[in-house]
Amino acid sequence: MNSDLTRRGALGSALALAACGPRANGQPAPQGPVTPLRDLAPFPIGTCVQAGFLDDPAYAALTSQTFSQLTAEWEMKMEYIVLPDGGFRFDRPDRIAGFARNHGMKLFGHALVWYAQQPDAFVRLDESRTSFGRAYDNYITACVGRYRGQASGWDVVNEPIRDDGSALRDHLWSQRLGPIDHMVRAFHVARAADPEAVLFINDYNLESNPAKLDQYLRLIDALLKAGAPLTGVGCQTHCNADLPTGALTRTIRALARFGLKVHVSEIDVSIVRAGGWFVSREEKLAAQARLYAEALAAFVALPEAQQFAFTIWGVRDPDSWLVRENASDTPLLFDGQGRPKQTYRALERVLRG
Ligand code: 9MR
Repeated sequence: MNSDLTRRGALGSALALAACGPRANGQPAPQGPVTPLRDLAPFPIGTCVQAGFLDDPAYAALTSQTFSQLTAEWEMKMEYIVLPDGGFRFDRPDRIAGFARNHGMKLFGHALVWYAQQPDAFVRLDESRTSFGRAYDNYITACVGRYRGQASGWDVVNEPIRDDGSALRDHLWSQRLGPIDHMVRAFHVARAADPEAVLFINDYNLESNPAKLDQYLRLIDALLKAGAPLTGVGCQTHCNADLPTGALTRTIRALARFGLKVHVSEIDVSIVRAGGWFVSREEKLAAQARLYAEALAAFVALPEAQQFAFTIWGVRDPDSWLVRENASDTPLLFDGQGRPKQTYRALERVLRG
């Protein structure tokens, strides 16, 4: 049997068994056999991983069987790669990249320039644009160059807009290299390091904060006018179950208007962060599944050439950053035992048309 058939067969039976199992998290048990999302979608279906999770055989099997693209949840960021003395380490990023390669999955690079990551090795550099800029370029070149030919894309600039949508964020990178210039520069350096990778800008709360979406669209426009080789637009899509219907569709459409690739890059739907108008937890879970379906349907409706990937921010509920913040949240597609939930079924239905 070829490995593809083995992979499909294994998940088919694992998920079919799971589908007959007991109710998980108070949700109705899904009916019938379950098909791996990666086998249903003509575009990459992604998830994020941590290198250590890959040591768990059940996790590794579920992840490689369900998804076709990996993003490192935090180990391809400066917080891991940049050492106190300014050196770089790539052991864990390489493990994630190796896992992706061995399982026929794409690799997505996340994230090069992020206000939330300002390593001491950069902070203490002297303020002259020349030496700071050289170190900045060197970091981007090292990361993008290392995975050249493997990473299909990179989040070059992550979360540039202030939470209230009023302006660009102010941080080490913008102060030293200029509010727009540091971004334009990062895109050029990334492009030189990999001529093929799709180069993204990426942000969150675009669907829930119209001012932030507007500011994001204006920034993309400004970057393109400044000649930045920006070729992809990311919509993180961390949302809550009480998001009104229609917001995701409008946002994904608005982001597509540049004709660039679109990445639903980090979707999860929080139950515990949702407001109180639901009468029951079941109702919240149903709304959560509808939002997943709406996001995927809006993505599927984009022109094929613009469909970069649809990425879910984690595999099983307990793996999620939201659950690390509040243990009772259930934001993802699989429960702690790896059983598909109604969120999974909702995506499966959209992909089946
Ligand atoms: O889920 C990620 C968490 O494990 C990390 O500790 C954190 C800092 O690296 O980043 C989280 O992922 C964030 C992503 O990189 C950017 N968008 C928001 C995500 C959730 O906070």
